[in-house]
Amino acid sequence: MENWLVKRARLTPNRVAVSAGQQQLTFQEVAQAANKLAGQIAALGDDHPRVAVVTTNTLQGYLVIMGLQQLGKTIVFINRRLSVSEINFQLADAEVSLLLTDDAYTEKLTVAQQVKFSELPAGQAVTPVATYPDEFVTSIMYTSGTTSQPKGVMQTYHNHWASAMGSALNLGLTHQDAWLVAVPIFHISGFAILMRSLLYGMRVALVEKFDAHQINAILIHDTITTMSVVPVMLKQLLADLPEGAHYNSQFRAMLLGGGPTDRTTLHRAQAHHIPIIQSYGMTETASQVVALDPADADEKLGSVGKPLFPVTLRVQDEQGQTVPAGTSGTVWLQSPTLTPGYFNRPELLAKNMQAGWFNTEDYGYLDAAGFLYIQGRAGDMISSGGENIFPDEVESVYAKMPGLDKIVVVGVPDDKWGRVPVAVVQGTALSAAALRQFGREKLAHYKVPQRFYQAKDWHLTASGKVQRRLFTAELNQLQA
Ligand code: S0N
Ligand code: MG
Ligand code: MG
Repeated sequence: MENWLVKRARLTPNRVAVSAGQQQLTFQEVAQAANKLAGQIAALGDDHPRVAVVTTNTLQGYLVIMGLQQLGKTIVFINRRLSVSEINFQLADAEVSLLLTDDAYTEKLTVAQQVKFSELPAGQAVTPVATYPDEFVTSIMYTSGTTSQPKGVMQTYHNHWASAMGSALNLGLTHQDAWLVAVPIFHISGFAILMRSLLYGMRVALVEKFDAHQINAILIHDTITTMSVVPVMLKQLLADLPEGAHYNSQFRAMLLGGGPTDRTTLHRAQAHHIPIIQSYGMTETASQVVALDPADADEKLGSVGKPLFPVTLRVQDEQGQTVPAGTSGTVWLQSPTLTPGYFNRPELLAKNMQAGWFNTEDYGYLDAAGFLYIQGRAGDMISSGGENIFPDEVESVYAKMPGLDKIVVVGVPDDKWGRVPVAVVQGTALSAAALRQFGREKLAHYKVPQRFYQAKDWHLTASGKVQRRLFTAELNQLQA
């Protein structure tokens, strides 16, 4: 396909592409600004096929991303909450030699040349790439999944195209649409909106910092039609919204991902006429692949909905047999949005593929009407405020702590974040403070266990393997 930004700037040059606070740019202006930045980035050398980016949702960050696509670079998106060692790992793993960061980012990384947006050199005009080839990997985002070391999920232009089409066929599309982006653009939840914007000719409204009061003001006064949220964001928005307050009359969809909602929250949203669209998706599927119609929200509470048009679902038992409706098993899917694989690790996707079907490793069931219910996430994943935490990864970092013999990490319910990690430990003279300190130096803060318990029973199987599910049951009881 032709370069999406060039094409879009020709189709609807004067439509607003992006707004951020008081600033806004049309598609034509974005194309111009992205080209200028592309020239500046090119001045840093042409031996950087992949360029990493650390940015919050700023206009400048957005333009750098557009600029990198004009140059035909693969963008490696870095979660800015990660620790320095976690980011260095990702830069090395992605074989990245250039890292661009927003000006607010002050950490020094050792692996790649590091340049702040404001320090980009002057550049010459460049010719934007003519095409966005279907199979070209435009973005890489890291996730740990069921391997203790993070792996780079590759997303092609075709993945983003298919994802944008599936989403539009579900939510509908009008010329008035404007999508508020408070979810980070370094996650697929946020970046996918930027890709949809080019394809739909739709404005994105960037919000740099999640502040419920400020965002409610935007949703009331600006003509935003759609917003993506994770549960903690939705709860904070509703808590801040005065009784009887309504969003602008064009508002039509609150796309909720990264965890389920509860009936109280749902009813609060309904009282404000905010349609909640519960969804299910992952970095590997370039955003949501299953979504729940707001009309079904009450009756099917707890379900993430039905597969989007391009997506097919199947639930299998351990023998690989499709199970009947109502029976739990592993969720498999087919989707044109599915990643072509993990960077430099083809064996990892192959392991989860069978005859064109992808094993999500998530656990759940389909009801008789075809609604999907998720009952457990792959690798006992803990979703804390929409950030995914994999116990294996946290445990393997702590395995290197002197004096700590054993650690098991599990998720427990939390009023604010949904779930948070806690740990059961065994070792000599380890204070909770020392354990916390160790984790905060090596891991993103949200991954650090909030509490450390001394083990009473290690719940080992006959072969000596720890049974995390039994710990989870025990610790969830402790919480109650
Ligand atoms: C909820 C957010 C905004 C909270 O961050 P906030 O308030 O800005 O935090 P800070 O002020 O920076 O820090 C305050 C302290 O809080 C800690 N902290 C921050 N975030 C978390 C967290 N998630 N869990 C636990 N603690 C957290 C900080 O560490 C700090 O403490 P100290 O000082 O000790 O360091 C923020 O967390 C956020 O933006 N969350 C959303 C992330 C997200 O978008 N996740 C989705 C990922 N999934 C996918 O992309 C696939 C699904 C998908 O595509 C999708 C998902 C949602 C919606 C739509 C879709 C879609 O399909 O399109
Ligand atoms: Mg905050
Ligand atoms: Mg932090």
